[in-house]
Order: sequence, then C-alpha cells, then structure tokens
Amino acid sequence: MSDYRKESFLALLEGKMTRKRGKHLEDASDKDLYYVISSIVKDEITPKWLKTQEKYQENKTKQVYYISMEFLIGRLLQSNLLNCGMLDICNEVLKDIGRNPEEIYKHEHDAALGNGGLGRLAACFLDSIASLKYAGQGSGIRYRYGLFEQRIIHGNQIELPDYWLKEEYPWETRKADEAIEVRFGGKINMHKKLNGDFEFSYEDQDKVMAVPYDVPVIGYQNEVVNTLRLWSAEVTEDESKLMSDPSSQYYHHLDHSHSIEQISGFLYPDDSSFEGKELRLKQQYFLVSATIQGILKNFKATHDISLAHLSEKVVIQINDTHPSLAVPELMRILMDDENFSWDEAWKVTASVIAYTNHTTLSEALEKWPTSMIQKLLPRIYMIINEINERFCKGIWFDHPDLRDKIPELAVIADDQIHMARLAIVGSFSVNGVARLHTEILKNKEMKYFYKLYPNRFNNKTNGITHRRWLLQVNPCLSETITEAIGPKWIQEPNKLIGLLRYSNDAPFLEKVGKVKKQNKETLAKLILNQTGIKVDESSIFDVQIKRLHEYKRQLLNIFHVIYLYNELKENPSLDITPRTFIFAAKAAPSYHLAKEVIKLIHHVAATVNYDKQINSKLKVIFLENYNVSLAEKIIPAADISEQISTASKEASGTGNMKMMMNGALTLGTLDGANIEIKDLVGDNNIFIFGLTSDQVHDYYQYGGYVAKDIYHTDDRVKRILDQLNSGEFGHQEIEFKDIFYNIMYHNDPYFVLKDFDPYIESHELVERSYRDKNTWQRMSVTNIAYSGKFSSDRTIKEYASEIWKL
Ligand code: CBF
Repeated sequence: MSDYRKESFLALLEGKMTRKRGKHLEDASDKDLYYVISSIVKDEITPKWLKTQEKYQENKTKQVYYISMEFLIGRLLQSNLLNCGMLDICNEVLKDIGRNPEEIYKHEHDAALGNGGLGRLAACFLDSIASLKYAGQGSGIRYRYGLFEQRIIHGNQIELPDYWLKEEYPWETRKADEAIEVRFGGKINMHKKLNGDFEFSYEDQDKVMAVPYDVPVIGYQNEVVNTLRLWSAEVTEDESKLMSDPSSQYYHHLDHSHSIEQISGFLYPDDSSFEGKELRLKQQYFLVSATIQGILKNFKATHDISLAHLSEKVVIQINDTHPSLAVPELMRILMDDENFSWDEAWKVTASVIAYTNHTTLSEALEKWPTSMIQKLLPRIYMIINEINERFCKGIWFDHPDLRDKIPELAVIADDQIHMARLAIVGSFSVNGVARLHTEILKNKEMKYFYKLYPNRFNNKTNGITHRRWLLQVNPCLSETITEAIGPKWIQEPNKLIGLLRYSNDAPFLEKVGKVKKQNKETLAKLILNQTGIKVDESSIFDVQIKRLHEYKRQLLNIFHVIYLYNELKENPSLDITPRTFIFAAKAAPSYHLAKEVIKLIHHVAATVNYDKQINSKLKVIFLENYNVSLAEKIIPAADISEQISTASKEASGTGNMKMMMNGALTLGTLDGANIEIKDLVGDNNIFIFGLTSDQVHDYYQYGGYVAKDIYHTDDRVKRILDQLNSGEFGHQEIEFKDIFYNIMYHNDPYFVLKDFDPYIESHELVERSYRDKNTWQRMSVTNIAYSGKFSSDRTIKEYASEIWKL
C-alpha cells in the first residue's frame, strides 16, 4: 500500500471528521468514524453513479428491472469499500490510528429487508449485475421495520421490532421529485368509444405517494454504480394539506395517513407460507405500480420510439410471484393511459416480463381471494378476469388434449386468483433456481403449463457473490488462494479451479488448514461472548444456519445430537471426535412447530453443555438473531455444512454454496443445488444421504411410509422420541409433545425418521474422514476449487444472455 494513498485517505478522514462531526479524529467515536467513512465512500461514488445513469440514457441501453418484495442487503460499508477499491487502505489507516475496523463497521444496522434465501439472492444479483457492467436496477420496498430481531428467553423465541431507520441511513437518497402516485379502490367507469372499444376512467380512488429512496449498487472496481430503488408509502400533498386544515376531520385524516404509511410499514416475516392479508396485497400492488409507472416514464424520457417497442429496451424480472401484479398493471397502463388495444398491450407485456419461481411448497404458493382483489383493485381485477377468459378459451380451442385440465390451469379458480399461474401466462420466461427444481416444475408441479409453453421454461441455478462471501468475509483464505493461483479468480471465479493443482500440495493444505483454524478461533470468541460457552476450537464445527422450517429439518440434526449424547452417556469413554453443533435460525412468529424446535435445541444444549461427563466431546450452540452479519462470521469457520432438507423441498439453497466456497464440506440430501455441488466435486468430496426426490414423491403419492414402524423397530429412535415425551429435555412432561405428535400421528411429514439411520451413518463417515487431516484438507480445497460455478456472476451471465438479452 503506498504511503501516499494512506496519507490522503487519512487527510480525508480528518477533514471530514471536523466538518461533518465537529470533532478531531482522536476524539471520534466508532459511530462518528462509521458515518464519516460512509460519507467518503459516497463522495467517491456519487460522480460515478451520475455518470453511469447518464451513460445508460445517452446510449439508450437496455435495462433490467429486478422487482422483489425482499432485498436482504445486510451491512453495506465494508462491501462498498471493497467494491470501490478502498477497503485495504481504510483498514490500514484505521489500524494505524489505533482503531479496530470491525468495531466501526458494526455500527451500521444490518438492513434486513428480507426473510432468507430469496431476498439475499436478490442482493447478490444486484452486486453481480453491477460488477459485470450490466444496466440493471433493483426495485423494492423501504420497509420501516425489517425482519424482527430475535431474542431467546428460556428457549422461547421472542420477536422484537427491527426499527433499522432509527438513525440516519447513510446510503439512501430520497428522491421526492420522482415520487409517483399509486391508486387503490374506487369506481370504474366504462365508456364505449366510436370504434366499439371500451375506455375506462376511475373515480374516488385512494391515492398514495410512492417516494423513491435510492441506494447505490457499486460494481467491483469498474466505475459502474447502479441503483436499488426502495419505495416508501406517504400521504399525497392534498391529504397533508387537509390534515393542516382545522376545519377538516383531523382524526379521520390522521387515521387515513397512518394506514397509508403502513403500506411500507413492515416486512412480512415468513418466506415459506402464504399470508392472505390485505395489507400484503396492498404492498405488492404498491411496489409494482410505482415501479412500472417509473419504468415507463423513464422509457419515454430516454427513447423516441413507441412503447410498442418496450421489450427492446426493458426487461422486468419478477422475483417469485409476489410482484406478479406487474402483468395486469402493465396491461392497465398501456390500455387505459396509452390507448393500446388489448392485443397490442398483451404483446408488449408478455414480451417484457420474466418470472422466477423459488418454491414448490404448496403452502407458499400465493392465491388471493377474488373478492379482495375486486375491492382493492377493481380495474386490475377486470384485467385478470379477461386474461383468464382468453387463456382458458385458448386452451379449449387450441389444446383440446388439455381441456380437462382447465381447472388446474385457470388463473381464476375456486374464487381465488392463482398468482403463479398469472405469472406464467403473462411472461415470456419461467425459470427455476436449480436443475432438480426446474425439472420438478416441468415434469410435476407445472407440467401442463410446460406442455403449453415448452420454450418458456428454463433453469438458472442460483449463485452467490464471491466478492462478499469469500473476498470480504474470509480475507485470509482469499489471500492464500491469491498467493497460490494469482488474483484473476476475483474477476473470473471459475479460475478457482486452478486450486486443484494444490489439492495434494502439503504446504498449501497446511496454510488453508491454518486459516480455518484462525476463523474457528474467531468464531469461538464470538460464541463465548454471546453465550458464555467455551467451545473446543479443534472440534468439528458442524453448522446449520437458515430459516427454521420443518422441511429444512433442523429436527433431524438435533435428533442426531441427542443420539450422540445418549451414546456418550452409556459409554463415556467412547472415542469420538469432539463436535460443536452450531445453529442459528429464526422461526416465523406464528409457526408453532418451528418455535418448538428452537426450544428443543435450547433444552438439549442446556443438558449437553453442562454435563461434565461428556461435555468435552459435545457442545450445542444456538446463536440468536440470525442475520447476514452473523452469517458472515459463521461461514468462514464451518467444517461441515448441513444441507439436510427433505429431498425435493429446497428449491436450491444458497448457504450450501457460501459454505462450500469457504472450504466446508456438505453433509446433505440429494436436494436443490446440493446435487450440482455433488456432480462437480464427486462422491468422495461430499457426504450424501437419504431419500431421493422421486422416493419422497412416491411416498406422498402412493403411501407406504409408516413413521410408527420405525419408532417400534429402531431403539435409538424410540429412545429419542420417548425422551421428548418424558420431559428429559425440559421441565414439564408435556414440553415437546407437539413434535412427538407430529411425527407419530401426522406420520412424520418430512421423513425425519426415515432418513435418521442413513444420516447417522453419514455422520460416522464425516467423523472418520475428519480424523485424517490431510484427506480432509484435500476435500476442503477441492470444494473451494469447484465453487466458482456458484458465483452469482455465472448465474447473472446466464440470465443476461438467455433471458434478458442485454
Ligand atoms: O432461490 C433463492 C432461495 O429461495 C428460497 O429461499 C425461497 O424463499 N423460496 C428457497 O427456499 C431456497 O431454496 C432458494 O435458494
């Protein structure tokens, strides 16, 4: 690092500290430094941000708009510093002046505008779009409250509101002059025009202002700065005037304005089941209406061609079905405001919108009651109705073989609007997020749609940004990699494959092993700070971090822990490699069974961690309030990555990719992207167990699985279930009865018992492999070497060339 660059950074820091915070550097708090460094980054990127946008305008570049109800961006300062090439300098200068960079970066509130995979994917995609110099914009909601903060009290999850905007958020810029009016409800008037077509006008609508807040998305050292536009719901000017008029009904308006602001009030805290609440519907329409109006406004300002050519310059990717009202909304604007005929509007709409499916879980598939949409969005309802009629007629006349399937295909059926069906019918591309998931869509869940539109379906296996999930979170490993294969992998992550040459190189393996050890020591300190529990740093760090859901089977994991505990109690001198089982997970607030599993993990931990007889061999850690920042600390330290969902249920998974990239070995089922990991690294470098997706499907379809039989025949299983029932891990007898009942009387819907035995066997193999340090390191390096495929750069290149045609 040149002294000159360091000196000028220091000078910037000093100057800004006095101007912005009225302090000398030596008196600055960590928070002062956080704000001042953010402002240095903003100064650095603002001209680039303006220039990028001007260039898109001048060159009339085609843009992709990524609409998502969730963007799980986490903290931005460190990754912004990294992407604009200032991270090393900043860290060094801070250390030179006796400050700890980590303590400073910690002052940013972790922005949790998402639940889990789908929201984090959106954030990774934005990073890759900018880093690959594509013209793209994210569009989401500026929730005032992000995903709840989790506290655990006596094993019970307590949810606290996450008011992340309590203090100034340095990355956003409010663009009040670009606010857009969004309208709800009202009366629709139809007039027949001279040519026989109908014209629509609206009356008495509820108006809401969508005010954009722009957050920069900085490409990796490439001068590109794209935008994440987050919309905030506010009252219109007219409404606020009424509130200040003493003669008006003050309380009525206050109430009304409160209900408007609620639209961007909070993020719905569930990603695996569908919540049929009107407020959620309002949020969805608010987001798509503001976004689409904004897109069209920008199109008109930039291009001098008709909106009929929209698809040449714009593509809209909808992240799951949540924004699928984009289809009728674009139709509405084109027909009612731009005088397009139905056919003209449909041609444009269905060539601009592309849809990504992220789940086949039936409980997560959105269906809105027709009456709700009719009341809240009467014109949108009329359009959906017409889409449905035309679609069903099309099947009737053009696909007689599918006539009897119309009830399964219709956009409106059983008084409900099926959003996935709407999204498929109204888009030109439907993609799944991993090979198996896409095959399930094509051959099972959406097979008749696939018959209708074979060319529309495609796969885009997910990815993660290696800049954040390797370069930023694991600097020592990154350095070790660069020393071995040079720095090109940073621009071209596929080049990580060069590490294969080192997979038998003892000094290199030793270095990688050392880095893992350091990362484990760092995590061990965090664990000690957060929980007061001291873990053995040489034990296997076995990690399962993700949302808590039955299908992800944290229950299977904790059953294995109980099994090990029982074995050790019976034979305390049993020679096992010490293990530390690390969990972090939030359960949706209304998801009772998920919360019970959290409680069980805590009670097992309390028993195991304080049992003097065995506690040097086994520890169970639950780190509360799982979020992006915590993941950044855990992932570099993982030895084993638990990806143990019931096969067919996890569409892809992305934690599996992050941990693989950091040298953890996957212990998983043949589900989601695990399959693609296995295909790359080979059977010897991964631990696979359990039912296949076809077997799971057949059990659901034809029966044949009886959980109780396993209870009665496998003593290990019986013992564990009886322990749940007997209060051994809890205070009262009834403590874990619901888990017991779900397995025994609902026939174990996620096949925990069925996969128990192969899971135990796999764990035994893990243990044996870990004992041979050299083999383990080789496996670990092989995983890192192949992980380049899972960079979101690869995924985004595929979207860009095959769907977006950028
Ligand atoms: O595609 C991204 C992720 O999305 C989910 O989290 C989702 O919300 N549907 C899936 O559960 C993950 O498998 C997937 O990786």
